[in-house]
Amino acid sequence: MKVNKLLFLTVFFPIWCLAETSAVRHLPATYIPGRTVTISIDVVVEETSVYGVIVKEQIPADWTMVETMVNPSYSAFDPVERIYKWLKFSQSRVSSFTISYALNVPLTASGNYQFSGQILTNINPYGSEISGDNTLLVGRGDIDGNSAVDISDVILCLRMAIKLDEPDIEKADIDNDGIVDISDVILILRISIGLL
Ligand SMILES: [Ca+2]
Ligand SMILES: [Ca+2]
Repeated sequence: MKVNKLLFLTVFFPIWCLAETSAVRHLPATYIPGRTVTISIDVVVEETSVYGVIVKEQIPADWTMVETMVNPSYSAFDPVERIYKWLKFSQSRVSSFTISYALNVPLTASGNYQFSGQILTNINPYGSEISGDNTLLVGRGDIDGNSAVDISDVILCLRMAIKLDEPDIEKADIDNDGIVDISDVILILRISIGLL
């Protein structure tokens, strides 16, 4: 009997505690101003008595939703709070699903952006935080820091590659091999003309 209780407490009780609906966000590693980023949120429904799920996600100021690909029952945007809400409900039980959405990044975007959101269910109406990725870093290639990757950056990278300027590894080493050379110039050129 004691062994059974111990087994319950050490094995089944933690599993029961963990068995709640959760959401995990996936962000791309970086963004480029003026482009779109695609973000997904995996909603894992563990309980059998979940018939309503609300996912709330705060969108950075001036970023706009260009598309959201999901089959929720309903979605809405609160422009004051800048919160996008997806609602999924079912008469029997909601099963796990993935929300995917794309945001247009304004040309004025700079620095890193934090994402935050909550998931609420009929069992957990106060909600819990969406876990997973929450920081979106500014993309490499914007060497002069004007929030766009354009021909000026290509020229600056070229100057570094031919050793006219000191290499700026953090901004100009696009392929991440520790040096700034002609490969990075070509990559920045491709980004600047929209091929990457
Ligand atoms: Ca630039
Ligand atoms: Ca490189």
